[in-house]
Amino acid sequence: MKLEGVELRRVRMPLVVPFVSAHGIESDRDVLLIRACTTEAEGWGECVALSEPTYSSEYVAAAEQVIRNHLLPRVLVDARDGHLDTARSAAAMSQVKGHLMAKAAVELALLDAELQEKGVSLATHLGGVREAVDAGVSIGITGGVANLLDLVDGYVADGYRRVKLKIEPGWDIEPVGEVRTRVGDRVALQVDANGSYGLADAEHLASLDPFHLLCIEQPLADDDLLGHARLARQLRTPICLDESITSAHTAEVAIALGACSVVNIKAGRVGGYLEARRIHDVCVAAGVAVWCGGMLETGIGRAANAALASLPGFTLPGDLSASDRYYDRDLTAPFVLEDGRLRVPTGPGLGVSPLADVLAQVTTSVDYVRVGA
Ligand code: NPG
Repeated sequence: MKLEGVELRRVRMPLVVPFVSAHGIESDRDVLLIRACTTEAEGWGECVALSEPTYSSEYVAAAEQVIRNHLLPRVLVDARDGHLDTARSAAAMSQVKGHLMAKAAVELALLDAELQEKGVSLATHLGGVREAVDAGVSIGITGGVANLLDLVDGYVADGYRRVKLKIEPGWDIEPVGEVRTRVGDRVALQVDANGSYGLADAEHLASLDPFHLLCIEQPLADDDLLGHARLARQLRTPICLDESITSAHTAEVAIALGACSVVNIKAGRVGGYLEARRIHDVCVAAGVAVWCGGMLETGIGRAANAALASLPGFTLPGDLSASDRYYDRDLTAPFVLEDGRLRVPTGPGLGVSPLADVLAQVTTSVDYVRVGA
């Protein structure tokens, strides 16, 4: 199977409710899709970069440029004389520093095409062991407790197995306490600070301890592993790292330092699903629980995340919600909750592909790069 060319396509997907975090507001997702066209198959990847560089230094317009100008030339030269080999293309892309979300999107498109040809599902390829994965829901900063409680009631009624609340200074102890009182022990709760606190807030954050949270995610800045290790000694709530973990190596370092006892694995944040699996393996070996993070993906990215979350070490529910929590019409056939779980696709590769009419409706630009061009 030879790679013939790669399409870069931007789509604009309106969110059913704007998503507010310490990183700003997302009202629609401006998503970059990658389509790898081979002699036998068509593979899809989704880039999780946001429209602004507020979650990490990456943003969607820059990701498109780095893919077009720096990653594809390396992948396409590599593809000229041989069969499509995703692991080799990933190695070729590693000459480029950083841009992990851009690399992950290209890798996923190539992997989808390669696995379709082999007739193997992504879940099987990664080592998945579950047919369905526990679904959690992440709720942005609502700015009002009544509104937050209404949202929580709705999601609990839908059957979500865990609720994650975004917090930031000024929006933390009170809303979290109100939600815990409302749901009792019917549902698992956790919080995500997206790096908005400092070590000086340790005592304040310890006021979350009585709420029996599964974890507090990324309380301190991305590069503050030492601070997280110190904070961990002052809290009973387990610390989970997200933004700080960018590779299997950083996961090993964070664990060795005692900076976290839980890890959020997001393939986009770490450069792809192959590195995500390596992080899973490091965490399992160290006895650290992992769960699958999300970046408001369409059905393309969600299918890949469900496959990843089917690995044995994913013992906590992920930020993996049904399509209707994000979009009125998803790009693919919708993911639906079944008893609080999402089914892991079983078809070859991702096992899903975009619906032609939805794709045509939401596309804002398309570019195609041919091998040898
Ligand atoms: O369900 O996909 C989802 C959203 C999960 O909260 C979520 N993602 O920091 O983990 C995060 C985060 C995020 C998404 C942050 C978008 C900012 C914007």
